[in-house]
Amino acid sequence: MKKIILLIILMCGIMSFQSYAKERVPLTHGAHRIGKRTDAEMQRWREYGLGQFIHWGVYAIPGGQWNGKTSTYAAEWFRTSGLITKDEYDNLYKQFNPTAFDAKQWAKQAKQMGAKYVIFTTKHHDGFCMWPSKYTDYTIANTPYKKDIVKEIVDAYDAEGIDVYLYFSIIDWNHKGYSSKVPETESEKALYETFKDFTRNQLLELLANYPAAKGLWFDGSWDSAWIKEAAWVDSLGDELRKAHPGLIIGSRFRADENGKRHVDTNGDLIDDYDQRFERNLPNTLAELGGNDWDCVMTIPENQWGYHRDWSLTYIKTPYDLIEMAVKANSLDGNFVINFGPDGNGAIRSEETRIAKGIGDWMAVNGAAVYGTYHSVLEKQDWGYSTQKDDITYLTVFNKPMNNILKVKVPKSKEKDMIYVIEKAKFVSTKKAAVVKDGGQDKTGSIYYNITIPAEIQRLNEPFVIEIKLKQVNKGEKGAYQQALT
Ligand code: FHN
Repeated sequence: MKKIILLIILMCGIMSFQSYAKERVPLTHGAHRIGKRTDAEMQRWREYGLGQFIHWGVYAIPGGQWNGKTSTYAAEWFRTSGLITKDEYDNLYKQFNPTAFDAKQWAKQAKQMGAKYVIFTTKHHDGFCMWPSKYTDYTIANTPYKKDIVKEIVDAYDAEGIDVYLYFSIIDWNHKGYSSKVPETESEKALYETFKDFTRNQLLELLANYPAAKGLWFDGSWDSAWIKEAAWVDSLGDELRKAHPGLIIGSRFRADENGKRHVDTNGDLIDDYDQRFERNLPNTLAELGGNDWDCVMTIPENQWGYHRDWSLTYIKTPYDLIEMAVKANSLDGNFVINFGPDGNGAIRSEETRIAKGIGDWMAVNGAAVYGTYHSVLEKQDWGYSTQKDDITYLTVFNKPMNNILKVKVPKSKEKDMIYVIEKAKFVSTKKAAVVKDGGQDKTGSIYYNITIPAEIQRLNEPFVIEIKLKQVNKGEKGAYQQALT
């Protein structure tokens, strides 16, 4: 009898595996790995927690305004604003001479903010190269400034221990072979081949010039022409990885052969981490499919490059951004805050103030962000929880009016065992917290009440409590009597 049951189970297993295998579409250019990368470079990426993005190029000169008119659209797209002619825009580089630019100062500020990595725009959609590329004249070498800005950035940030990622736009409005649409005629096709060669050359050039860079951050890869080149782009990816072992590339680089981007036809993540979270955050782990991911965020609503007028939209506060950073890390992601320096190379005072606010908080409470991941606790109204090894960090954004923080601990998966809070302390004061039983609800979930002392309650900022959970036998805690209703 036992044998028959075993046989039935085995057959069911084989059948369900077959139907699973049947549903998967065979792909040559889909995901080349299922699940996360496990090497040291990617582990380092995973632990960054907080990063800085910098959008800087010739668009910083007009800063969203031209001849007394203001564009409300993203300043780095100013060439398409209709307020400037293409010719005027394409000649702006002749005045690019950012005398206030001080890469070391930028890197110091990023370090103070707590950034562990920076993503720098080597070339945005306008095609202007911030490094002296030998494949075009439209570069920093032909400006009055002349010096290699990418090198200055890489050296300065590297010296501060901040890892550098090179942003590279596939869209290039300056290259004559660039096309958003799939080329049709023979001459269009030939021209597009020159663009592909150019793009490949520039990418290999960047990796050769800046070996300290840890990865390429691709953008502008949504054009149908680029999507159609799935096979070629895939082989270019191999070439880049070979040229630069350990290279990290996100999901914006290439599509699969069916034109699926970010995740392939089978739903598997393409390349090393999910790059879909731009100016928005996921809400649950379930949405993330177990993948690594980053979220890149602007300080105003949608300005990446320098815009002179920041009165146009809400400007996020340091605590808005800290909350997003903690939330991202509680869902296993990295959070990256964008800066848009002006045409002279100065970081605007508002950004400096915000960076300082974030940095001051991170200096005290960064343990809740760096190297952390989602915790065993479920999401609770007071804020977000993160975890590193056996320490859980509770970052409180909504202070309870009664000074008592109610924390729901998870249910143990082991029979007759429950979770208790063994130790708790406030990260900013390093003082132990008073923890009392907070009862149990009808589902059997157990709560603890943590008293918030006056010195923490009066702080005008989020605070972190570090707790250690322990599993004990139910009997050790004492019985909780449910009301009879
Ligand atoms: O069009 C760009 C935009 O200007 C900016 O660079 C952002 C940054 O992620 N990426 C593109 C929009 O997705």
